[in-house]
Amino acid sequence: RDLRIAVLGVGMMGAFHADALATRTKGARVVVVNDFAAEKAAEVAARVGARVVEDPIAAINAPEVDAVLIATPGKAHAEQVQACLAAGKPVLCEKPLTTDEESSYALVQAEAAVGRPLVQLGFMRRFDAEYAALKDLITSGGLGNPLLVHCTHRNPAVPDFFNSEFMVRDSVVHEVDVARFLLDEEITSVQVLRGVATSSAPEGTWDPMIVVFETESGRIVTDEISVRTGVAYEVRTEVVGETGSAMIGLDQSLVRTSTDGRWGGQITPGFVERFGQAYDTELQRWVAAAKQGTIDGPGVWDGYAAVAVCEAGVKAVQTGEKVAVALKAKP
Ligand code: ISE
Repeated sequence: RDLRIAVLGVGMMGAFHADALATRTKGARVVVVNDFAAEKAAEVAARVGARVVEDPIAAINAPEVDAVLIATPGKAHAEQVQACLAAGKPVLCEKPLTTDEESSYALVQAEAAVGRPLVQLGFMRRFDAEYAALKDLITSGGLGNPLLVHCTHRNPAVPDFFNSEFMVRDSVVHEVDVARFLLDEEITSVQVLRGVATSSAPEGTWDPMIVVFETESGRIVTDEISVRTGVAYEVRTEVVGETGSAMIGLDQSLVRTSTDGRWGGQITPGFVERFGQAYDTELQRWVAAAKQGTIDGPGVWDGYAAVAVCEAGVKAVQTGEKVAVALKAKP
């Protein structure tokens, strides 16, 4: 039988997921749609053949709902994820898990009390074929001991409210998860180098920045975050090991063309194009797991760790200092 899903929040990401679940994902059906904007909810519900439930908690608890996808603003997540745990329903929650460390850790504890993994985080890069191959290469020992990770994360354009703190919470959070995923250890400190800003950045916003992470074993991870390049969506990661190095994201979706005596190609314009396959794989695997009452991917601890590192990152942006990350005990 199909997994019957409630989608909470149908802004850009939620609507994208609702459409993917309704059209491309096997064994899934969107039965309930919720959004604080009634018109938007009605529009998406009509498109995917679901009913609208106006209250998010009622949507989670609706008797016909087996599992929940949360794509509401971060501030709403704590209460909504808690309600999923209380109802014993598997949930796929878009980042961030919550907007502060305390409430994220409360969810870690709440899930531990339930006794089985129910909360999956939407860190879709883990499902990207290139990232998965890079992870396999490291795990199989193909690079020897990994020493360094260099990340590049560039967006073509963002709205003016996207300041340096926002860049950490919304963009760098992906490299936080990538580093933890690839190296299989926690991040222990964050430092942010704030150089010359592009003239397209608003006053007081450092764009680009270089973020430097240290891990438990002392490895170093660097991340260039630039969100106003005016070029395209470019995400690259290089791992330097003792016996070799490997890079992903170089030619993603690049069709090389030769015309008029010149060669060239196109780069993915945004994250939906760059990570389309990753989102599809993520949803398909989550649906299969949720049918068994569990998850298949980054979990509530990964969500908590990412929030904790990003909070340290925000302090690092504001002070220019190296800021330590202290995680609470893992249940
Ligand atoms: C956005 O929220 C994402 O998740 C994208 O992957 C990232 O590239 C972008 O910077 C974020 O704002």
